[in-house]
Amino acid sequence: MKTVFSPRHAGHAGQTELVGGAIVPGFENPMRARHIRERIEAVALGPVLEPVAHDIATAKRVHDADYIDFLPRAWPMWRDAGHETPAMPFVWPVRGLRADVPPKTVEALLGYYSFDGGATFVEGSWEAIKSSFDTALTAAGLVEAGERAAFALCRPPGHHAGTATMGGYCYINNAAVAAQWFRDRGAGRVTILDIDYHHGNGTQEIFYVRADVQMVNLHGDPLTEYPHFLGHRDERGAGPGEGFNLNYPLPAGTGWEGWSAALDDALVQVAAYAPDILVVSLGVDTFENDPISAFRLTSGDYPQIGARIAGLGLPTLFVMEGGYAVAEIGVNAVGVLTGFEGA
Ligand code: SP5
Ligand code: ZN
Repeated sequence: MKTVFSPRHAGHAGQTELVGGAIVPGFENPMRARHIRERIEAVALGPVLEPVAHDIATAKRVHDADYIDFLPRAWPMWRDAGHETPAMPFVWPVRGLRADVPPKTVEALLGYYSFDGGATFVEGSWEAIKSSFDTALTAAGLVEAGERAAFALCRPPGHHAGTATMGGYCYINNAAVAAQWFRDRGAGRVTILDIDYHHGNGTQEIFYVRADVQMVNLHGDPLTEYPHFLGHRDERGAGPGEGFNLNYPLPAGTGWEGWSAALDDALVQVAAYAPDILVVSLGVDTFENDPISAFRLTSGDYPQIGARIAGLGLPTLFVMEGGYAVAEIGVNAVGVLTGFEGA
């Protein structure tokens, strides 16, 4: 399997996040991509290609144009406002406030365009965000050109990013951009299967009223797990999209038995939809030792996940999302890919 990877992810470093009332080093760091890249070489998964630059207008097929236009401006505005720390919002237009009037200061704009404080900017963030977008589209192009599967080693991840909001380490929704790109290139139906520990709230929001992109999510129950405010079982799509959004919220502590049973049910639903292309939002924060998650999958489980996904027999684009057990992230993420190839 071919991988697309950009060294430009590395400038997105030194972010911070708010955990339990303290500002701490971000869990989402450059070592994640480095370990995955090294594991790809160690197991000789296949060639690693650099992405081809794509027109950012393609991101505006699934995100609001003003939101995308803000992303490259966030860090320069923050720096010009005199700040030296990572750019982080602190106020949001939630219930009772107005979200229809864009504010003028960078501090307020960060809140206007986010749903949490988990997507911070440093000097190199935009270059990494753009390279992650390019990575997804370049890998999508490999599948479009006839590869059975390809791996977009995206960093930063994307599935929490909604139509006009960043959050949860995500800025541009790489999987959603790729799914839309496949549609625009003639695919009739596309499924996004999201197996990250966290619900793909951004992807769900983007495709919620659409029948041409099926969204299937396995994740920690939002009653106790981030992102908390989306991902319940009764969210099944709306209007023409009714029935094309499927959520499998699972309790903290879920291990292989419960998780794989949900996967098998999800795969039956995907097969029934009969998409032309499958996009997998691949997070491995379902791992038992993940520092911010609470499922109990083991490293030996990941190849079986890949094998079961391969059983669908669909052209498949894997897009990297979360996973924060850095020492094991390479074995786990690449385990899914080798399992897919070996099936
Ligand atoms: C792409 C992705 O996986 N984003 C995840 C973002 C999670 N952000 C906040 C998680 C808060 C979990 N708090 C548990 C802390 C345990 N020390
Ligand atoms: Zn996650």
